[in-house]
Amino acid sequence: MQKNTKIIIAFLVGALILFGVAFGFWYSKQKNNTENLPENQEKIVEEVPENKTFELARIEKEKSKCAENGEEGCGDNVLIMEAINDLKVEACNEVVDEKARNNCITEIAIRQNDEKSCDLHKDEAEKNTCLSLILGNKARESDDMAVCLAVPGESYRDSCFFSIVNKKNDAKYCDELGELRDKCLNIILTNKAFEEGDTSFCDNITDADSRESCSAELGGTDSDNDGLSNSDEEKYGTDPKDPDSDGDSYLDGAEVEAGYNPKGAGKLE
Ligand SMILES: [Ca+2]
Ligand SMILES: [Ca+2]
Ligand SMILES: [Ca+2]
Repeated sequence: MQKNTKIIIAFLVGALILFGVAFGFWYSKQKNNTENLPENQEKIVEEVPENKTFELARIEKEKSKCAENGEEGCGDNVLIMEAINDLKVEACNEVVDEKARNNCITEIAIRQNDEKSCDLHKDEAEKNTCLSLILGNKARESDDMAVCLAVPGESYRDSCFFSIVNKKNDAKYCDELGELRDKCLNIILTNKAFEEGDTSFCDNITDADSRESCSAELGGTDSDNDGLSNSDEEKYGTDPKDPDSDGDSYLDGAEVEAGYNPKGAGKLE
């Protein structure tokens, strides 16, 4: 045999031995890992196979607890749990307690994200709340102000408009809205007014009620926390965004209260 061939064979044998040792080491480690598993490991996996079955087990537990103790409203609890688990809104009808029944219907309608389920409500106000919640969510999901129009409750409808416009906060977005353009612009003006602490933005709001509430609310606010409300800042000609309008280290509000001019030297006239 040639010298080179011997070296190659020696090398290959060496590599084979090294590989064998490494594999043996790895195998024993794997084995140990399995042996070191806690005894109940397999059981835990068996007990919580998936949420649905886990929930059913919870319902069964509640049922037997109910049968034992017979507490008031206990049957309702089981009915609601089952209705929610099966997403069967009609099953809520069996719930005895009126409030619990209403909650059951609205909860399932929300989970289904389906306003038709709200029709099961016998109480008009409950139905409207249910519709408002679902349509509001749908409008926010689709960023579509037109969906807000179908929201029955006025305050829900307004907050629906607000949340969509606030997200955009861009007057250009309003321009594409057709009949909702003014409503959109009014919200943007209100935001701007509060951002700047400046009631003159409120003055441009086209809807009279919104205009008044913007001015009143903002006027009563002290945007720069200097002890002077925004409407008083307007009265004294001070800056509603600067707590010390004349820069003499005394706050606008403190100066007015002590009878000093918040806009310069000397006393207030
Ligand atoms: Ca102020
Ligand atoms: Ca000020
Ligand atoms: Ca000052």
